[in-house]
Order: sequence, then C-alpha cells, then structure tokens
Amino acid sequence: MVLTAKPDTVARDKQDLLLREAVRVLLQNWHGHATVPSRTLYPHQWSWDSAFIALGLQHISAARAATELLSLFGAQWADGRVPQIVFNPAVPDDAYFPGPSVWRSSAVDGHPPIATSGIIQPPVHAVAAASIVPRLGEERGRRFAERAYPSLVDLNAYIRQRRTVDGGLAVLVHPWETGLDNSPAWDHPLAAVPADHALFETYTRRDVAHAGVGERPTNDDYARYIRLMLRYRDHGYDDDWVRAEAEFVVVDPTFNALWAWSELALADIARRLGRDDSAHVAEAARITAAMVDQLWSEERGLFVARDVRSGRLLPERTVAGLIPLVLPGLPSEVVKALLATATGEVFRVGAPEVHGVPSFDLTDVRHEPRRYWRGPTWLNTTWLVARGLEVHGHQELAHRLDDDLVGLVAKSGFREYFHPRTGRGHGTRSFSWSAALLIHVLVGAEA
Ligand code: 9WN
Repeated sequence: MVLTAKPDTVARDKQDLLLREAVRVLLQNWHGHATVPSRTLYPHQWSWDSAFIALGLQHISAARAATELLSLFGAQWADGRVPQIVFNPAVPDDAYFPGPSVWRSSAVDGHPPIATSGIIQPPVHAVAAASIVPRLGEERGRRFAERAYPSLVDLNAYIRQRRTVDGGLAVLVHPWETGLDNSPAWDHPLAAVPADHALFETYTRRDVAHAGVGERPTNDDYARYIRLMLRYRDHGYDDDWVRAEAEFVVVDPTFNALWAWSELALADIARRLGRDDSAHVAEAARITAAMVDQLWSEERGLFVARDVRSGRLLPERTVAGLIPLVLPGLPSEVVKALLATATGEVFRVGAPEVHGVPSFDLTDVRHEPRRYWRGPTWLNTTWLVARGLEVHGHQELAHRLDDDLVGLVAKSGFREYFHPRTGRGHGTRSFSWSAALLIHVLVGAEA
C-alpha cells in the first residue's frame, strides 16, 4: 500500500522518504508474528513496545498490527500478567541479558509454553487495540476485538487484584516495569537495594556491546536490577511475597495513567461489541481520582511517584509526571498546572531550543542529556504527552510536539532517544517504536 504523509514543517518529499524508511525498519524488525524493538539490542518481543509498534503497523497492514498484539497475548500468564519480554526461541540465550535461562519462567505454574520474563510493563495495549479495531473492517474488526478484549480485561484484573496496595493504585516492583528504567525518580528507592558487583562474575551485560556505556544505565544500576529480578524469580514471581518483601516497590504516575486510559479504551471496545461499558468507565474514574489524591504534587506542578517502602513522595520532575494528561477526567486546575510545568523551564515544551519532551528536568543537576531515561527525549513519551495535550484542547502545542517527533527523525534517523537540545540521536538504531510512531503521526489516526 502507498502511505501518504500529512503536509507539515518537514518538506513533503522528505516526509515521504521518511515514511518509506520507517516501513523498511518495521519490515526488517518483523520476525514472523511480532516485531523486535531492535535486531541488536533487543532481539525479542517487548510488551509496551508492541503496543506502540502496532499503532504504526496498522497503517501498513491492520492484520499485521492485530497479529503483533495477539502474539503478545499468546504469552499471557494464567494469572493475567502480560510479560515484559516474550523470548524468541530461535535467538541464542545470551543474545540479550537477562535471557530465558535467567528468568526461568517455565518453572512457574500457569506459565505459557513459550519462555518469557516474569515482570510487566505499562498497559498501553488496549489503546492500540481500540485504534486497530475499526481499521480491520466490520467482520475482522469484531473477531479481533472478541479475541483481544478478554486478554486485556484479564491483564487489568491482574493489576487490580495482584498489584495494588492501600489506596488502590498499582505498584511496580522493578525499574524495568516502569519502562523508564533508570529514571532519577528511582534513585531514592534504589539506594535501599544493595548493588552487589559480585553478580558480574556470574552475569554479563550485553547492552553495552550495542550502545555506548555513557548512554546506558550504570553498573550500579544493573547490579540492583539483577538482584531485584533474581529475588522475585526465586520467590516464584509471587505477588503476595513481592508486595510485602521486595526492596523496590513504587507507585508510578505513567503506569497508573495508562492503566486508567486503557480502561477507557476497553470501554470503547466493549461498546463496539455491544457490551456494557460502565464498569470500565467507573474504573477509569476511580484510578484518575486516586492519582489526583495520592500522586498530585501542587508544589512540583506535576504528578510524582511514591516510594511504598519509605512512604515518601519522590520529588523528581520526570516526563512520567506529565503523561497523566491523557486522562480526560483530570480537574481543570491540575491540567492548567501541568501545562505550565510542561511549557516552563523544567521541560520547555514548544521552545525552539528544545526538541520534544525531555525525559527529565532540564534544571536538575542530575540531568544527563545522553543517558537513557535521565534526560534524553524519547518518541513514545513525547507522543503520549502530545495526545494528552490534545485531550485537553491544546491542539497547537500537541501538533508542535508531533512536528518535533518528525523533525528529530529527519535529523538523526530512527534512533532510540535524542539529545533534547541538539537533537542528536543516541542508543540503538533502526528502533521500532521510533519508526512506528513516525508513521502514526505522519499518516494520521484518521487516514
Ligand atoms: C529492559 C525495549 C525496552 C523498552 C524500555 C526501555 C528498554 C530494557 C533494557 O528497552 O528497557 O526492559 O534492556 O534496557 O527502557 O522502555 O520497552 O525497547
């Protein structure tokens, strides 16, 4: 099929070239039923990546986008969790660390026949599924919705039943579950986790073979990541144990916002299937109210994370605190304050010298513009903030962020993340969600 871009600030012929290159990235990263985020750094299927990838794939082939999501749900555990990674059995065990032999998911009751990791990632899949359903046409759309809906409902039930603490918000038990792995917000809770470098006598990081050491998490971070995953694994991925005993337990605004947003998407799918949507609408309202009650910081001007172990609100201003804008039910004074924070000195959204939404506070001494989630602009979080601005009627600023997204790719290619001031690319190349979101933004949700 021929994709045509909407006219915009990057010249039309350049946009068409970018679209062709983006399609090529997604085709190259497709491995038969799903798309790897990167053939080198991430050679398996990742959970929230698949959702962003499906949003772009739907413009190439709606059927392929449906397959991307359904193959992920095929690896759902009996308890409802959709794993962060679904391992491709054709890829060597040590191609990615930690591989299947470290996670040992097959030892767990109720695990599907394919090897996976044992943790989860932000639940943005229902939003992708709801976007794809109408593109498939009446009959195929209905069949896809009928298959996807129960998996999505089970995932949200898992979060509600197994992953909430007092107050009803979801908790995450590993920085990888947040999707913003080494965010400075996790510095305080991670300080309580021993960084045992002796683990590197047994385990070898693979990521630094594919991306610059200065662009990835530190060895201290990795020692803690490994310890946390081994302890959860050695307790059979038991959520009663993890909520009571794990050393890292946090409430994250992006995860909870996407959970609430996914309930609204489920309401949409339920209506298409002729079912009652009221439980989904009520659940979205409940989560939104709990977030405003428990995670809103008037002083910081955005949502912040909470460390369950110390009971502290974590003061860092990260992009995770702006993403709740996707929720239509926020009080107007919260939206107003979020807008002021986004456009003020902390993120400088819309300013000519800053590209997209930086992942971390530009004014904080810990801001590192090239290191992973400690400063660079990522396209998925920029896209989410843009959709949030749109929800609250700030179309012009949303459009500006979409333009930034296209401009970053035009300047630096399909990189994993970008320096927020220079726009230079960092991390891996030919990164799938960068390609998919470029397609989604350029072709447009309504095309
Ligand atoms: C661990 C795949 C994933 C993304 C995450 C991103 C990065 C993995 C890693 O890559 O994390 O999940 O090995 O660093 O932080 O958001 O889903 O693209």
